[in-house]
Amino acid sequence: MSGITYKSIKLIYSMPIRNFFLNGRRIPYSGFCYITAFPLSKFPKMKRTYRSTRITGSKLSRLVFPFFTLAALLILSYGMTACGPSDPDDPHSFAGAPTDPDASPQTRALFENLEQIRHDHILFGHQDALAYGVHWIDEPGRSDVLEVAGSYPAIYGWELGRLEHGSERNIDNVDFEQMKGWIREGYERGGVITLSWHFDNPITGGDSWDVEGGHNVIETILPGGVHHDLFTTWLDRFDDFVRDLTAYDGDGNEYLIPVIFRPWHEMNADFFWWGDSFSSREAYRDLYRFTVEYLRDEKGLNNILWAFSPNSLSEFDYDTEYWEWYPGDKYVDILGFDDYYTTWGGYNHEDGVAKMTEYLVWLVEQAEERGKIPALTETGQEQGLTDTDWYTSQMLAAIKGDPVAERIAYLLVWRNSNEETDRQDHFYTPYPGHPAEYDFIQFTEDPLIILEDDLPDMYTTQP
Ligand code: BMA
Repeated sequence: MSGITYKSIKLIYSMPIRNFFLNGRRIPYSGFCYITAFPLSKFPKMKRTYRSTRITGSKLSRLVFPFFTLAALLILSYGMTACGPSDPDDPHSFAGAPTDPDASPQTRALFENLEQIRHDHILFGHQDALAYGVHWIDEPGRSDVLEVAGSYPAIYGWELGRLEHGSERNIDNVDFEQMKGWIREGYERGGVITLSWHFDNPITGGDSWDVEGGHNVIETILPGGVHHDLFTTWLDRFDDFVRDLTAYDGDGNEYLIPVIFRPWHEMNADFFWWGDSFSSREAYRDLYRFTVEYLRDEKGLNNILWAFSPNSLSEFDYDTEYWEWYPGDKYVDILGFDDYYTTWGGYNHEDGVAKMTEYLVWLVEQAEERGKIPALTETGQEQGLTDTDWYTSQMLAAIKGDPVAERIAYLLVWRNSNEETDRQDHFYTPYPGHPAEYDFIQFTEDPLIILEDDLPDMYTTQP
């Protein structure tokens, strides 16, 4: 069994095998490939990993154990040729590992650890957590999550809107140099970083929500488009920004902090200029792919996990349409969606919590089929947490509605806008004194949910 650990083999007992993971890399199947009667009782750790898979043993399986074990090992040692080798030209053939074959060791470890931890826990994230809260701005060490729940969040979301112009401050008035400091700080404590970007409209100069600039804005920034050169300067600024996010390993070598980058989000809606009504889905896919190829392949940024996140699955026929925007498995590491309304009465569902469970189950199943990491990339209760038990009776209830839904790797709630200088009632975690405080503590104390204090080392590959 050398080189093969319990983590590196995924198998479903007496079922057709769809995905093998061999040393972190998915070996996709073609046709039907069986390993039957594998006695999982001999591999207790494997059993733990598959706690939600129905596994039963039989007398027969014990009798035929040596034969089938040998067969299984033979298949593995032949590099899964019996199941069909991975094809580099097939956009659906790379999975179970970061899409970037040259991902840095820390980035690869982040992918693997998210993949592993999601079987037991969900990381809780908060946007702009260290920059400001409802009642404070830029005060070192502060975070509304910390002050209510006793730990910083496990995931830190940061927004790059206005970076495209070389501005000093982002769309929400956060200083970019300070943001870099907060990113390094969160990372040093063991947290996970994710970046979003509300790009301004390249035609009108208006913001992301400026859809007046006409249709086909995406086409203007693709190669050959009139604003393509402008667009590459935006991506160059991203490259500069990310290259400043460095840390040092034990030997004193400087390396880039891994980040989950989630560009071009909520594209199925109509409120951003890259949204559904304004360009073709094909153009959208090209845009996402170009963004990856430019930053990963041309600029050589090997510290990025790529996240894909349409808006609420309540808004479209997701089972088919989700994939119409999807750029392909070669471009996406984290499969997600954003959802602010489904749980608490939006979209006229009879039971919004049950709907959310259904969506999370779908997401997890899709991600597992492709060897991707499922995540609820943005969520929260709008209008200032008016449902004071939203965290437990809606969000957690939806997650716990099905053991499959529990296998999302993380969820991130949006920012706690400062009530004096920014928007009012635009916050997604309680602050000290808010009536949802107790409920939020209950939520974060659930063994499923983890904050930064409970994170394992996310940046070292586990043996
Ligand atoms: C939106 C709102 C805006 C903000 C933007 C980028 O959802 O929070 O106020 O400017 O995200 O952070």
